[in-house]
Amino acid sequence: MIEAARPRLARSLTVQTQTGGEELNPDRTSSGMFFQRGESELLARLEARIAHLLRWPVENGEGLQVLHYRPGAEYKPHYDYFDPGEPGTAKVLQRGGQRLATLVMYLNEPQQGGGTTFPDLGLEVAPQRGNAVFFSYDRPSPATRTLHGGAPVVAGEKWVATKWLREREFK
Ligand code: PD2
Ligand code: ZN
Repeated sequence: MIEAARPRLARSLTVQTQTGGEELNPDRTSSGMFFQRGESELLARLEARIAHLLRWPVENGEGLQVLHYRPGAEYKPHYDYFDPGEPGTAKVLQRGGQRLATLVMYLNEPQQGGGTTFPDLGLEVAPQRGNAVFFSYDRPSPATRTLHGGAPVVAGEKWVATKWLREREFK
């Protein structure tokens, strides 16, 4: 998956909630790319396995996102749901509704740093190849306590794949 993603990486963008467009964000210094759902046999197999494990329809999943962090790169704490109070959110929700859950899968192990942090919980998940962290949020609210971030990579590099799960079919 890393080798399939590598030639397609670009500096990560985040949804600009004011407009529904995308923008460069200094809080997010990774590079990333999205696969289309079912784009290769490997991805289709992985997606079927994720759907089975999480009991979530494969059609409700976004295409997998791969992120690459070099030393110093990080993803500051954020929520993965779309803020209902922001004007751009209506447009983003047209494609499958809200995000309801996140699966971050670790594709390698950085030498130092790069944990996934949950500041409200005092929890940091260590990036270990073959492991993943799953969390869900039943409403787009900080009350879900799903604030999370990617701590700076100190040494080595970090590769993850993220699957976001939506309310409805993501087309
Ligand atoms: O790479 C991570 O640990 C991370 C942290 C926070 C990934 C995401 N969020 C994400 O892909 O949303
Ligand atoms: Zn996130």
